[in-house]
Amino acid sequence: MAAESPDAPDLQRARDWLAHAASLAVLTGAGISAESGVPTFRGAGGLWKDHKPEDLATPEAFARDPRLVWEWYNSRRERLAPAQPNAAHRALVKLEIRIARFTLITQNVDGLHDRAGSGKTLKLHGDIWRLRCTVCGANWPDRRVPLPKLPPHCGCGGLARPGVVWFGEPLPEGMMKEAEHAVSDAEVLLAIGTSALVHPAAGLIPHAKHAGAKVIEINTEDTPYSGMVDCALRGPAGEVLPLLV
Ligand code: BV8
Ligand code: ZN
Repeated sequence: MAAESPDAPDLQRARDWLAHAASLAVLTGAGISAESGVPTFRGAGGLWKDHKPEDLATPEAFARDPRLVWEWYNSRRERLAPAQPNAAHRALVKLEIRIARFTLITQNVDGLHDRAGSGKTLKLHGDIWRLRCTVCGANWPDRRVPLPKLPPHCGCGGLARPGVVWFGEPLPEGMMKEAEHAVSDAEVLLAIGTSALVHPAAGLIPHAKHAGAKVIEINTEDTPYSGMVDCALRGPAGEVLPLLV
């Protein structure tokens, strides 16, 4: 059973590593947005009208029923619209100001790091607030909730899709290379609120370890990599991360 809160010596070790790190990489997952009221992918309540996210977040599901997939994204956007960044998102902005070589890598598509004021963010799985045309490839921001018409279309008349990466789709060109470079260069990797099940993103954790970084995991539960990290802090990111900054 995961502890409710991390013990003091672990917190102190993590605090010291962060205080002396000249370069820091951060990998975040849905868990960092949980305290902003955003349901995680695999946690309780992860279902939507008895559909599993993994079944809807695929090109096949979109080809089969673009309207159903768009109803899911539209309802997620509606739920996200009032969501505010939490203390964990804000603590990362403080670290970015303090540590010269800082790279934020996220699997989240919710845009809460942007709203917290984080600078350049590697959005490995895209952005729910952007649309992409399936015909002409145009890619644009659209924050309207709800969208006036489902499924939305591009100015060229083509069917628009959410600007996210679905299962079975490659990550944005060159982004994993950039993330791996940042992780190899980092003295510390902070892995926050990710179940570390989705690849290639999750592979950044062993990648950091093999490159010699200290790896700190902040999660309410164990993950497949909990055994290899240097410090596993058990507790909600919104409470634990501010204790380190
Ligand atoms: C690709 C965007 C190849 C869409 C998402 C078998 C083995 C290994 C890999 C595979 C396999 N079969 C298939 C694959 C590949 C597949 C994959 O990894 N599948 C998994 C499920 C096995 N990966 C892909 O398909 C990727 N593409 O491989 O392409 C390729 C290459 C070239 C050419 C063609 C193809 C693409 C993956 C991207 C999928 N898109 N999202 C959308 O969001 O709608 S993934 C989705 O899962 C989200 O992005 C989410 O962020 C991500 C990962 O989940 P987490 O963020 O970790 O969230 P989760 O709910 O799982 O966990 C939350 C965690 O937080 C938990 O640990 C919980 O304990 C913790 N927590 C909860 N509350 C808190 C907390 N922690 C702290 N504080 C709290 N308060
Ligand atoms: Zn178009």
